[in-house]
Amino acid sequence: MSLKNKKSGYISIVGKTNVGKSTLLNEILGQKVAITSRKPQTTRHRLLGIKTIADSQMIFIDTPGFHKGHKRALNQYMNKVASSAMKGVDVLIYVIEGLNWTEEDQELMSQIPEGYETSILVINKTDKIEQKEDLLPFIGSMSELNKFSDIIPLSALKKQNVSSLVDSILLKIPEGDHIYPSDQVVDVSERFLASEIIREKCITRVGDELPYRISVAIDKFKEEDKITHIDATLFVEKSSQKGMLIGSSGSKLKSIGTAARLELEEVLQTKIMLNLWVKVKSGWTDDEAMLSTMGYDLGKSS
Ligand SMILES: Nc1nc2c(ncn2[C@@H]2O[C@H](COP(=O)(O)OP(=O)(O)OP(=O)(O)O)[C@@H](O)[C@H]2O)c(=O)[nH]1
Ligand SMILES: [Mg+2]
Repeated sequence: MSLKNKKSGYISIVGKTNVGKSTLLNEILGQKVAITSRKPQTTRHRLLGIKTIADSQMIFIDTPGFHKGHKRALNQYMNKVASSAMKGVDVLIYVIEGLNWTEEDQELMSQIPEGYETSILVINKTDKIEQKEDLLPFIGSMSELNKFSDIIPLSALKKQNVSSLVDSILLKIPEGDHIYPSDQVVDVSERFLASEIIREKCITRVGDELPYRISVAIDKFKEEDKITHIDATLFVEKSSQKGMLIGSSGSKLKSIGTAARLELEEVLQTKIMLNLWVKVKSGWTDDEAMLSTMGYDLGKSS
């Protein structure tokens, strides 16, 4: 196939936190690459997911959800990662949840010039919309904003209408050579994948406040013939949080470890020996220097 016929493009998935961006990415790719949870602010880093269909390569960028009202350095970092992903891409997918278009969405979309040809509004979680008859008038009012070339209602979780979104993206990506091999689905290291899977198992097993205070560092990732040894430290901000993460007689940490090990064995297709430690790093979410040593690169996100 000549270069002329090939197409490739970057597609950013942005929107407020918890609207289902990562769930949508996983559904498009047909496999879980991004962690998701019912709790807000799950995604912290930009993540590339790749889908190649015949001569077209789509490179998706999953981003942290925008959120207001949090002044910590970690939150600022996450908003900055999301903002930077709105620029310089071929297609922008802006995701909202149901028929909820808020002032914050309005503000975020004002970062995009009017009549921008390649932005698509995704109305996700249509399975949760009770008044289905409100959908058409809502789509009408959204098209009057003149911000989106396409408006696509879908349900990422229930796998409804996601193919319409993919069809619409395929029409919009420009000609260009492919950047990744056609069978590559994700562009992250196995270390990163491991830290994210461990963090997801923590998030889903702790109370509502704790997810924002947990960070995972991989201390050792050693591949041997039949087994991979992974040592990881879970950082929290206070010793009371450490107790919550460990649980009585270590039960919580044990269940986090088991769930993470099982998923890692499936994803990495090898036996895993996983050791977890919990450490207190006071104030890490609001300390730029600590964030940067923990892998949150504030410089790179701008
Ligand atoms: N009912 C329903 N729930 C959904 C749908 N898509 C996502 N969800 C749920 O919404 C919650 C948030 O999903 P995520 O994919 O983590 O959302 P996100 O936008 O990536 O969130 P952040 O990374 O925090 O910005 C999870 O509990 C998902 O299962 C959908 O189509 N229908
Ligand atoms: Mg996410």
